Amino acid sequence: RSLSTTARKSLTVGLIPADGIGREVIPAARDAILAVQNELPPVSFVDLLAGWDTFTRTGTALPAETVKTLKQECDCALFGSVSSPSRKVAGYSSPIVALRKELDLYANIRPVRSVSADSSKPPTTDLIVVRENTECLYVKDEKLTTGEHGKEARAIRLITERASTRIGRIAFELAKARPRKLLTIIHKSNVLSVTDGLFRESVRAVPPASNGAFDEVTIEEQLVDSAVYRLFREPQIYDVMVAPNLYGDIISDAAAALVGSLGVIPSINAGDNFVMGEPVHGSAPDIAGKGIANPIASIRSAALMLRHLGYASPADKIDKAVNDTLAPGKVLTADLGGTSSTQEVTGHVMKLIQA
Ligand code: GGG
Repeated sequence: RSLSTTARKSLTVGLIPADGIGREVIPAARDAILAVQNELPPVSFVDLLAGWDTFTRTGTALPAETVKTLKQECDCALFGSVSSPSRKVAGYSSPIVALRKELDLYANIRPVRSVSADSSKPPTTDLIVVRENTECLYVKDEKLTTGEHGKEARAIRLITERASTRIGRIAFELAKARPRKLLTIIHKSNVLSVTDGLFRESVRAVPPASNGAFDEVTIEEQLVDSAVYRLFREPQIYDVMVAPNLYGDIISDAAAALVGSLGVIPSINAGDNFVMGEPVHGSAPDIAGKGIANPIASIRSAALMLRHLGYASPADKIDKAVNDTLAPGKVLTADLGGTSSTQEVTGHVMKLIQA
């Protein structure tokens, strides 16, 4: 599934590093795109602001100018990572959650694949988490009241047929394009029979409404708690997993543990007219500024974004260079047990792309 390349005479990429290590890894993603630019229409980049740091300096976490530029000038974007505070701060709202809504990037696609030192062996983990990106508890409709026994906090969880159907369709399309053609619907409808029940039913209703387009796809379903258990015990049973927003967020971070580090897991936020690459990891304040963050998730996010835009060959080149960097295990950042810096890993990947 990809946006069409046909009418594109140029490629303008918005760069939103945001906070923490986002500022160290988004330049690596930019370098990767530049390294394959001979296979792309003329590429340009626009630097854009968002994040907690932007909020502390300007009073807004997502400046209107950033959204306007993305909508009017950019074909796609790369977002780094954001450090939202865990407490409520007046006037602050997560810019990544807002961007996904503003641009209607309703599908968060997160492939998790292990790289084996022996390339003749199949990966032990090779799955895609497809996370609904616009609703569930992330509508952030929370309320604090005082009841008979003290404070009471409530949050609305929104699940709609429309959003569940469209994420279901994306998940079926991805599953259909893979060798195993297996889709697992993740839910907890034994407890949340109304909300998760609607999600499950809406995803299941996609094939009957698609004139046989997804007949080859096997559908399974799994309660979210047992899905996490089985993910750790037997990750090979999964192919494509589709989940409401919160479960998808948690499952994809958990799945990252199976392949060594969150630092290698890419994602795209995709809508019908725009795509934004984003490493799954957060802003990692503990290592920010030290030059040791893993750039692989961002580099892979650039490749995933290019692939979604229809540029499969440059995306393949970037992915191959990443895999050829990871497999020998010699040039790795500390999260993967190595001693290399962000720049050394980036430089190594670039060298392999250009080899
Ligand atoms: N790149 C993923 C990322 O930034 N993760 C942290 C995150 O999403 N936090 C939510 C927020 O800070 O608003």
